[in-house]
Amino acid sequence: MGTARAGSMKWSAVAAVLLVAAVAEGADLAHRQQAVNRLLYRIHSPILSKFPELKQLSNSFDPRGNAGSCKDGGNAVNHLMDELDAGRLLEQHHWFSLFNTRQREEALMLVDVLLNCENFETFVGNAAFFRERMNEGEFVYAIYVAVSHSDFMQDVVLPPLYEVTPHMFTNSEVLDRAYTAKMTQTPANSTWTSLAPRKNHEQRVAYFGEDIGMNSHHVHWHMDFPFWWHGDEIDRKGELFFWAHHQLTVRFDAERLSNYLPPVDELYWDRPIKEGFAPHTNYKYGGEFPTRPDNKNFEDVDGVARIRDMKEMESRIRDAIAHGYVDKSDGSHIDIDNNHGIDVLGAAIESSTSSVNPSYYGALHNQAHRVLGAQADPHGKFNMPPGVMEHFETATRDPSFFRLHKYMDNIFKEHKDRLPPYTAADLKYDNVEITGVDVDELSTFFEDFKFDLGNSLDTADNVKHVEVHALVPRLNHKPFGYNIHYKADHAETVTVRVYLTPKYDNNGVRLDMEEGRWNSILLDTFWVNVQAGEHDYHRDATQSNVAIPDRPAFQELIRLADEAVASGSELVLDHGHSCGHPQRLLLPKGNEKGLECWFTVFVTSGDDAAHDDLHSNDHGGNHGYCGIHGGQYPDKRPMGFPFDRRIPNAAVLLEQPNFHSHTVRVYHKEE
Ligand SMILES: [Cu+2]
Repeated sequence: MGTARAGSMKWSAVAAVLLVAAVAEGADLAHRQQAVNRLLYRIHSPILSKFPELKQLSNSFDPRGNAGSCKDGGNAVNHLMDELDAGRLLEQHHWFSLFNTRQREEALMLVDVLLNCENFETFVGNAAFFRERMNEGEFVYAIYVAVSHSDFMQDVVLPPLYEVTPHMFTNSEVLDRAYTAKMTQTPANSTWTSLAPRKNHEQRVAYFGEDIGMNSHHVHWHMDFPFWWHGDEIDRKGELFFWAHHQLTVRFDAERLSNYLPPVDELYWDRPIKEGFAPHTNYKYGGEFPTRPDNKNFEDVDGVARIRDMKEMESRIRDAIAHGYVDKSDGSHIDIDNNHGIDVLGAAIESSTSSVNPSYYGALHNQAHRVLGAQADPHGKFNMPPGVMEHFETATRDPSFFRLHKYMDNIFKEHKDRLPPYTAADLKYDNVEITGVDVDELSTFFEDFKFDLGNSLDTADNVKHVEVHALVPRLNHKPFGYNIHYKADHAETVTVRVYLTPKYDNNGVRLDMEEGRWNSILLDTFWVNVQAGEHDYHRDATQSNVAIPDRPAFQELIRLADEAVASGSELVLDHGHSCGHPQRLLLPKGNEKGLECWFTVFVTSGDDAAHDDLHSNDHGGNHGYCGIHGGQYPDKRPMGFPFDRRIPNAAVLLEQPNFHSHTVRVYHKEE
């Protein structure tokens, strides 16, 4: 890959999953990949004349005239054209936020157009046409969502968002230096050091909230599972909302632990927001992201929500939990004191279009993001653009993101804690006894990562290209794997879940299983065929179903697609379904003494699998946080099983031969 990763050659070899096979037939993917690359290239400038066909298409394509190639007979495209012709669409060179109702509606009009295209030609024609006429932020969002969900674009690899819209992933100092480089025509690597000063203890964990890979995971997750989704029902979407954010929350607490910080406290509507936040970041268009001072008291946000509305939503949800049922809008009840309850609650709290009663339960999560994002200018007195909390790309940088999610995570826990603990019968699996687990050394380090800032700069046909990159330190870990020794009675497919759970709190007090279980980090979940007798099974961290390698760099995707098109060869992009934490963030940062954790392997019957071929078929990629595109979530058990419910008596788990837990240490080495 073209991107340098100091000190991790082996890792980038693993990440370099792109292959170009010189097969003369079917250059289809190459053309589709090339079109997507070009549509997103230099997104803030008109299509460059070095792409003459695309430029021509943007002028000549007639969206209404091609309505016959739309599955909906052209409804979506005519609707969007009416808005365009009437001059109602958001201008170009303006900020875009998905949480802004009108802006979201416009972006979704384009999503609707693209997802209704019957073929690729209509897709790219419409995309080229609207690229030159719609707001850039709306356009990028629509392309990413449409490619993620379109049936004929599943094999296209979306370029890393941090290289398509770098403003949303870096800070103004880095971009200022990039401009200098362009103006002086001097190639540059702009080093990005976090700007939070050492006086601010949150600085110690800023590397996690600012991590571009983690932020990409967060944005992509919300594109795979949009809260506004009206298409076919997505299996366990509400539970996935809980689970993906729960894991972000516990991961952040683990980072704090190894940096000698207490866990995040939750957010309280009637107490000051303890940590302020200074983003040091500019929109490409629209000025600076607003800054919030420490200890800001919540204020109502004009046109969004009053604080008492927020409290009301919370108390209605807590009521539902206490009652054990939610109220539907027709007055009937849905019981939630069961495995399915978390799915209902997740949808209601977010809220998504799957919420059973949005007018009653509101949209606690989405509104809270907006309310927090607007605290610097709640009445619009200073015409400030949206805050970092109002974009999935930037939200986790603000410490209040984790306070908000801790607050919601505690609501989910309140529900889970009402459910009866698992019994021995729920946990038991007689066929397999785990006789031991050997884990390689677990060790983390920081490395420099380089990414391209070219897309952030204005350009035109007659301006010379200059290479400008950002250089950013990021967390990684040494490659590791583990060996599971087992004794099986008979051959069978089994379900394996692997967790890492911090053993002590930040005061060095040892946590018992009940105190620690909620902080468990899922390292992997997979299916494998065990053989009768005594055997070993080796699993490598890179195989994890919750983590993905780096996306190929934008320049690399461009090069591969262009070469394949030029030579007429087949383009094979084996990036898999790109949803999950970055592989390099699988382990929390360790420390010099070694962060002590429980390493747990839990094997249960293959009957937990929702599909019977999971041991041999990954169904298009990683499913831990993302499920299977268009299918059932692979693990039938609740997400987080068996640590999702109370464990009043740890012996119930420890006595199971199919459960194994031992202490490991995660070290951190400064290079
Ligand atoms: Cu989120």
